[in-house]
Amino acid sequence: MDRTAQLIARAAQHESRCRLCSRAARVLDANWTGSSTVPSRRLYPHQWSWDSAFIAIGLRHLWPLRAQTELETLLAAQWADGRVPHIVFNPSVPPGAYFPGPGFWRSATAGRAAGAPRTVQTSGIVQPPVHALAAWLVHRADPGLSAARGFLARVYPRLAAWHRYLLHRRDLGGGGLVCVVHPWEQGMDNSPCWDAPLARITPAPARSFRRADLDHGAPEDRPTDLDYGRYVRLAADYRDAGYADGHGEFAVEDPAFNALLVASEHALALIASELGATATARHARAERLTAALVDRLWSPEAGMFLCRDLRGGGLLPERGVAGLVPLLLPSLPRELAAPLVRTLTGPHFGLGSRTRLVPSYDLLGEAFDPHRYWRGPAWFNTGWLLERGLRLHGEPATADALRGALLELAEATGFAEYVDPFTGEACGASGFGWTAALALDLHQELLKRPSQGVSKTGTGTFDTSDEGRDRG
Ligand code: 2M8
Repeated sequence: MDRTAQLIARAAQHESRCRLCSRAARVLDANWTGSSTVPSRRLYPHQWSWDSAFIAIGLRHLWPLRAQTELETLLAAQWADGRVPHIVFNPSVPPGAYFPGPGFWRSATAGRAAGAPRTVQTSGIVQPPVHALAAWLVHRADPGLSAARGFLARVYPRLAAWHRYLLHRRDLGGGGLVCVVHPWEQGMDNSPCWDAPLARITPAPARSFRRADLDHGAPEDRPTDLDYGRYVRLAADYRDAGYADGHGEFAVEDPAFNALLVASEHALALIASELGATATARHARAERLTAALVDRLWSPEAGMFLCRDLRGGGLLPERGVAGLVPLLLPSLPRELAAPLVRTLTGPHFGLGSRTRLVPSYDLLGEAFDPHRYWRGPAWFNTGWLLERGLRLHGEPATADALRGALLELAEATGFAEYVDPFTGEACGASGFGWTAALALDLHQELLKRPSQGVSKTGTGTFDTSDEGRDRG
């Protein structure tokens, strides 16, 4: 290519990237309610916990104040026992718009003993703890604004109480890992990893509830009615026990949930240091959690992490994308990072050969379905986490290709909720919050570091050393 052609190509690339930024910004603005961001106006019209964390990571580049507010709104709904609820309900949304809504969870009454807030209605389960990581990244995007508002000082005690809840109330296996008590808690609702533990649950009768998701989503892209019956039964039992932990029939240690807790524990250590407190104990706890993760969930035969079913006893054989997510941990031993990368790029996930984005489930698994929600389609949040993991563990070329595919498909699909991992065809909602936010974040990263590894210092997971200087 001669010099002129090079300049034209570069200008065209620049223009298309600017277009991506403004389109992503439009989605985020349309989903903004004034105090938080909905994942999707129609399908998910309230505030979701881990969506908000990912969304704040994107918002910080355009609206640092909005990003701080997003996290503060979520944390304002925290329960006195420390749990951060998975949904914070917007009272102006009609009751039937989402199921299960506030009338099902009845947080203010059923959750009274666990310390549910009185002023806002929430669900009673949780979602992965991405929040401290998000808070640190949001702070780094505009440290001046953060300091002026006392952002870190405000969120730190709440984030610390959140981690305490998980570590003290949710170590149901006694082995040092946190466990989830409902598939919605882990966030990959109908992953085949849950099929065996869910099979033990008697579904709630179909006539006892009405699904609102099918008003907006194609039935073949969504969980089945049988899945829903079991989700409802588990949630109702938890509610009827006053949201007390330790008694339910579903209890699973999940690698992604725990890896995100480790990453957030490292971020909390950085927040503590920034506030002048000591961080040694937090780093030590993160290292202990990493050791427990390896000890309890690593499978040398599978070449990846698996879920541990505490009620059925033992590791579940299904290979879900959650088992690759610990790649984002800087302290993951090299002898585990290398096989994880091989699994990601090998026949089970096919990254770089059969797929350009990471499927949510094993391509060779019997339950694989390229369109049905978390049973095969590729999602942008897991892609974002693995892009960082690949960079961190010395795989910049694979990371660059994944980043390119995430950016291209996010825009081409109108920021779809998830996509067919082979064709990139859009599935689920469009104008989806975390797809827009994380595309924006990847785009900013691309402008700063066209192709480079991520240092192992800084946040311990994400190098944010120069954020805030070059916000775009
Ligand atoms: C999906 O989960 C909700 C229940 O929490 C649902 O299906 O109604 C999942 O994809 C979850 O990970 C996500 O946080 C939520 C909102 O985007 O939707």
